[in-house]
Amino acid sequence: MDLMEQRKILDRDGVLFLPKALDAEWLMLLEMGIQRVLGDAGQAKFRFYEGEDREFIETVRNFDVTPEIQRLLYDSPIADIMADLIDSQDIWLYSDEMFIKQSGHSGRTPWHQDLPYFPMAGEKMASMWISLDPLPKSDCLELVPGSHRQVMYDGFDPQAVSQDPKKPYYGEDLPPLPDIEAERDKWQIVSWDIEPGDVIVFHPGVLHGGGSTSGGRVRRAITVRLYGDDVVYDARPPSRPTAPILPGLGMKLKPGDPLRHPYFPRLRPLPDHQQAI
Ligand SMILES: O=C(O)CCC(=O)C(=O)O
Repeated sequence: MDLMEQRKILDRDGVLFLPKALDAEWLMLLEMGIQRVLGDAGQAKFRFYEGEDREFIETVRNFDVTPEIQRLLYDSPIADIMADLIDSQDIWLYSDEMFIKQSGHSGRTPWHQDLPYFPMAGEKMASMWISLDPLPKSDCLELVPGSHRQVMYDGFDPQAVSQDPKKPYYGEDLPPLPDIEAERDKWQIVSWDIEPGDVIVFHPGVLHGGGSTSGGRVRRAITVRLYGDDVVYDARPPSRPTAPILPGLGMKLKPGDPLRHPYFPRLRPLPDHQQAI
């Protein structure tokens, strides 16, 4: 499929599957980065379904503390692929997030959109979901194509997922999430059998959820969240922090300002301090 066709699909569906996008050497770097994060007592780990058999780990902004993830994002083709797909020569990192499901029977990541948690607006934004492990479709990331062009729902409350995976995060102006899991047949859901190196590119406004694991399978994934030159700061309800927490951002930027801040390193063009000299 050529670039124009890929752009058309990403724009229309908010979802694009790219088989064999990353070489094994980049995945080795990712594996080392995940190992460093898991062994790093200083890196905060959120435990979904804490204390239950289905518990799994989520960690955010690993780039800040993990040289392997920095090298992956500065040096691999990830940012170049995004630059082509979202048609922006400048690419910034918003955040990255690991989803580490190692128990062999880890639970689902509840259905949600990412945009309610992110203080941004614009067209040129996309995330790349990368699994280190081969996965059957059932354990893959699942997405609802086209949902980025429809309603922006409230998020789910990560603290409450064991009791209610739809409990609203803000509980203010945004409509509550629909119960997609209870009515799967009413939604168009896509997912893929994954081989290491395959990636899923998706718009942060797309409804998505992460498959549980079964059969003793390990599922270690990272999502890198990137954006381009038309993206601006857009406030979110102040009652809850954004993800990641970005203290002071709302004091520096007002809605509509270009999303430029030391929190968000530029990946492309490669900054001078990252050039080989
Ligand atoms: O991999 C998963 O289980 C969930 C991924 C996800 O929700 C995300 O990348 O935003």
